[in-house]
Order: sequence, then C-alpha cells, then structure tokens
Amino acid sequence: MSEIEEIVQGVLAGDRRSIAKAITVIENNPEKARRIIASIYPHTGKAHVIGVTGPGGSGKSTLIEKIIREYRRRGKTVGVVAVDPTSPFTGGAFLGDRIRMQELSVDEGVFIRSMATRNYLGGIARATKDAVKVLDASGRDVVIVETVGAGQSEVEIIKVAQTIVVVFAPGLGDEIQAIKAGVMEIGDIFVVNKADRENVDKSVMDIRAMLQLSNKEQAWTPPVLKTIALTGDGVAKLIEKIEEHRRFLEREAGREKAREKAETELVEAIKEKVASLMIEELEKEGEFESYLQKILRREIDPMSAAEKILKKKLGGC
Ligand SMILES: Nc1nc2c(ncn2[C@@H]2O[C@H](COP(=O)(O)OP(=O)(O)O)[C@@H](O)[C@H]2O)c(=O)[nH]1
Ligand SMILES: [Mg+2]
Repeated sequence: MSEIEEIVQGVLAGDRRSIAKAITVIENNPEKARRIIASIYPHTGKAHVIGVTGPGGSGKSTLIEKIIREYRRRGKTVGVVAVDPTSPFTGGAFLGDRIRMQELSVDEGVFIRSMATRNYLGGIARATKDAVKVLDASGRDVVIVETVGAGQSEVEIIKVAQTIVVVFAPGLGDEIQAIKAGVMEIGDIFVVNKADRENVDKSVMDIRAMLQLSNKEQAWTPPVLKTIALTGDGVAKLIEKIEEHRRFLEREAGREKAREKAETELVEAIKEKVASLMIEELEKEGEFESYLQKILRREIDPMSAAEKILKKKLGGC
C-alpha cells in the first residue's frame, strides 16, 4: 500500500493518527493533498460543519470547549480546526485554558488541530477546507472551525461551514464595528458572550438592529443569544439553535445554500487550476517574466495582459 493509500484508509477508519498525518500532508504537500482529498471526497458531506468567528478575545475558544463538551454529552464525536494564533488550541492564551484543552484532547471522540498561521502553498483557506474534509470523512459528527473574523481570507475560510456562529463580547467597541461589516451577512447565529459583564443587553440590541438594517428577505432569521462561556451558561440553548439551523438546512431553502456552496467551490477550483496551468505554461518560455516586466514598465495593464495570454494559449476565446 502506498503512503497515501495508507493515510486514506486510516482516515476513513477514523484513526486519529492518520487524521493528523493527513492534515500535515495538506499543510506541506499540495500535490499529495489533492490525491488524499480526491480519494476521501465521496465519504464527505456527512458531518455538520460549524464555523465560529468573531473578534479576538470574545471567547470563541472557551465557547468551543463548552460546545465540544455538550456534543460529547449527547454522544456525538467532534473535530476542531483552529486558525487562530492566540488560540489555546495553538498554544496561545492562558495556562488554565490550555490545560482544559489538553483534557479534552485525551478523549478519543474529540480531535483538535490548529493550523499554523503561515503562508501555505495554495493558501490557508484551501488548507483549512481540506482539513475539514478529512475530519468529515473520518466520521466526525460535528466539525468546528475557529477563525478570528477580520480579513477577507478569514471570511473565505469560514464559508466552508454550513452554520456560522459569530461571537461578540460586550464593550469591544471599535473592534466590533470593524468586524461587523464583514460578518453580519454571513452569520447564521449571533452570540454575545461574556454575559456576566455589563452592557450585554445593549450589545444584543445593537446586533439585532444591524441585522434588521440588512432587511433581506430571509428564510432563516439569525437569532442573537447570550452566553457565559466560562461557566457554560447559554451553551445548551446555543446548541439547540445550531441543531435547529441544521434541520433548516436539510429542508428546501438549505439545499439551495448547499448548491451555492458547491458552485463557489467549483468556480474557485477552476480558477486555481487554470491559473496554475497558465502560469506553468508561461514560465516554460520565460514569458511570465516578460509580461511582468511590461506591466512594471506600464506598457500593459494586468487585465489586458491576462486577456492576451489567454487568447494566445487557448486560441482566441
Ligand atoms: N468574564 C468572562 N470571560 C470570558 C468568558 N469567555 C471567555 N472569557 C475569557 O476571555 C479571554 C479570551 O477567551 P478566548 O476563548 O481565548 O477568546 P477568543 O480569542 O475569542 O478565542 C480568556 O481569558 C477567557 O477566559 C465569559 O463568558 N466571561
Ligand atoms: Mg481563540
């Protein structure tokens, strides 16, 4: 059996070491990763993928720890992919948090993996999406992705999720304002965590008002919940809403969303493939460099250059 076949078989059998190996391959070797994903893809689509995003420090990791415990109580297996340099999953945060996380990682029904936040070949979004597919194919009932909801790439990552939970904390002020813009449209469930603090109800009202502003005709109205991740208060209610959203997705409107997601993934995959094919072709003859030089000399703009390249390589379409 080849190394890849061995990893694939192990992943499909739910073996934690194979899952870890597969994700390491995804991080380091795009070509092998592609082969792993191609083999496991028919076995994906069973897990419920939950994205958890929001400003740093709002309590996402703490909340995820409680979500994991609640799902375990319900007999579900859980996988977590964290893309957050300050996460206790990645060795950031506080000692107490890290110890609680280690406790969880002894449980066979829990697999926690943090993606190093460096530049990946093929991008962090691609690597995270593939890691989610591995956990899905391994038979995890629930897969959770944590990102700090700031830039475009985080929004891109979180779109892999079927249910997106946006976590705020009261009194984060400007930070919330900056982040809101990017995540208000993509959130399915909003949480104001740290409900043990002041101004919680004001934050809840602010978020509700923002949601009403968007004024879209929606089949699903995003609820705004309060939690105290430190104690687990409100987490059972949050799980109820997540499960409600999952059932919603299984109905008519949800299938439309699944279609959109598949469409986006296909378009992205085509872009990626076409781009790397073209660039490879251009590099053979040193043409890439010569176009680059022309752009630098302002003799041609990038879009016109791309058009010219495509015409030449594909014979005018
Ligand atoms: N007071 C209070 N603190 C919390 C709560 N949830 C998390 N924290 C603390 O907030 C800090 C950041 O939490 P963390 O989960 O790492 O946030 P993340 O950056 O969003 O993942 C930690 O010190 C947590 O212990 C909560 O409900 N109430
Ligand atoms: Mg975190």
